[in-house]
This record gives sequence, C-alpha cells and structure tokens, in this order.
Amino acid sequence: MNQVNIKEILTQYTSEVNSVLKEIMNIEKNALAPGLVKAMKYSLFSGGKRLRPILTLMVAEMLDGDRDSALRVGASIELVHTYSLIHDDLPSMDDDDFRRGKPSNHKVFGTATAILAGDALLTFAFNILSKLNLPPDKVLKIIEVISQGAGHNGMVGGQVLDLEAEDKEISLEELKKIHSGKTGALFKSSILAGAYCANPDRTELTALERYARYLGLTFQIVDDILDVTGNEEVLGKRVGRDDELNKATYPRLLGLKQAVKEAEFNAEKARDSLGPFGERAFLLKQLVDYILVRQS
Ligand code: GRG
Repeated sequence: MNQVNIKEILTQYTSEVNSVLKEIMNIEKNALAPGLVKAMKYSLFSGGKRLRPILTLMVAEMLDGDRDSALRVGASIELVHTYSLIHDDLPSMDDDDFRRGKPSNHKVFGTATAILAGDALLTFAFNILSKLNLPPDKVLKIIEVISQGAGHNGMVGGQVLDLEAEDKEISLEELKKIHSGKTGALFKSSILAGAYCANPDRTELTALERYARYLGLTFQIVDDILDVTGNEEVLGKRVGRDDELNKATYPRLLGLKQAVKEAEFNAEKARDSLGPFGERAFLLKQLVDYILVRQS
C-alpha cells in the first residue's frame, strides 16, 4: 500500500468518526440551552483532521478490539481535543481570532459561551465514556488514560508550562516537556484507550507507549515547522499573532534544517517502536509517514 492508499483510508476513517460524532451530538431536542449546543457543534464540525480518534481506531483494530467502542472512545477524545482548542484560542490564553481558517469560537459566540462550550464538551466526553458497551474494568482503564492525558500532568499541565514560557528563553528539554504535556499526552491517551478496547498485554502496551511518545514529538515538530514555512490554514490561524513570535519552537531553537532532521529521527523511532506487532502495524506505520509530510 502506498501514500495514496493511506490518504483514502484516512478519508474513510474520518467519515466514520464524523458519523459517530454526529450521532453523539444529536442533542438539540430537549436541550436546556440550545445556544450552547450550537457553540459546541460549531467547533466540533469545523474541519479537524480527527487524528486522535483515527489513532484509537487503528490501534483497536490492530489488536482485534471492539471497533464500535473504539469509535465512541475516539469520538470522546475528539470532544476533549475540541474543548482544548476553544479554550486555547481565548483572549486569556493564546488570543487567536481564527482557528482552521474560521473565526474562533469566542469571536462568534462570545467569551463566556466559548468557555462554557469547552466545559460542556469535556464533561460530555466522560458521559459518553460512562456508557461504553465494554466490561467495567476496561471502561475504567479508558477513563483513567484519557483523564490522565487531558489533566494537570498532561494537556492542561503542558498548557500552563507553555503560558509560563512565553517571552522567555527556554531549552530544548523544556520545550520537549511542554509539548509532551500539551500535545503528546492526548496522543498517548488516544493510543492506549484504543488498546483497552482490546486485551493488550504488557509488551504491547510498552511498545504503544513508545510509539505514542515518538509520534507525538514528530507531530509537534512538524507543527512548528509548518508555522515557519506557512500554509494557508496556518497563516489564517496566525493573523494578528504578534505574541506568537515570542514563542519557542523547534525551528527557532534548532534551525529549520535540524528541526526537519529531528522530525525524521522521531518518525523513525515511532516506526521502530511498532516492531512487536509486525505486519499488523502497517497502518500505524503509514500514519507516521502521513504526519511527517502533512501540510496542515
Ligand atoms: C486550553 C487546556 C488547554 C489546552 C490547550 C491543544 C492545546 C492545549 C493547544 C492547541 C494549540 C496548538 C496549536 C498546539 C499545537 C499542536 C496541536 C494540538 C495542534 C492542533 O491539533 P490538530 O492539528 O488539530 O490535530 P485539528 O485542527 O486537525 O483538529
């Protein structure tokens, strides 16, 4: 299978994830606050790549897990991811007017509703998880890995470190720490939660944890490179972002050429981590290549 095929597969997986998200978000009827649901849906259905749910699904499939549950778990993680983007764009955080080339949530619905839409998405994610059709020990494990990745020692913790680092000179080690919390932690949750839709053994979990670490780093370095090299979406997202110039990034710390090498190095490590799965890891390997050459 080549790069063209992985794109087709990603399109198919994205459409499956979107269908489940639509079903889950069919909550207008009897909604206490219809305006809130509108704000939640605005950001959820505004063109995300759905990488995290796709990872959950691919891992669950590789381990012969429960596919329907994996789709619901992945959709829940996408709700968490969407909440983080809405909050990240707020004036008190990154103060971004645009997300994915469209006005950010608070620009359309106001700051108070944007905060509450994020809160509601996060809360709803755990409501969906509580109703999974899996044995209780697995449901609890999935809730554990997602809450860990999203919380104070994961995404929220990384966001705090990121805010604290603004306008400061930081080392590469510190930058890695920020990214492993802010971005890597939810990638790891997506991958491990997919594994718990099956019956993973210790060797498989260890290999997947390594894969998650290196894939997360690859994703983040490429994200930083795209910010420098630019593309329409990224430029749209960055309109009016003077303070972004004061943020540490891989290209800024290493230079563009070395940052590209670092991304390739981590991508190789991610592929190597999948050794124990042999041919079964074909799609997860292809996904590394896709993330390495992505344009948005
Ligand atoms: C506010 C709690 C809280 C956390 C915010 C995720 C995050 C932490 C901030 C987003 C800012 C940002 C651009 C981070 C860099 C990497 C990243 C998470 C990019 C967005 O992920 P994609 O590319 O997004 O998967 P799409 O648009 O495809 O859903």
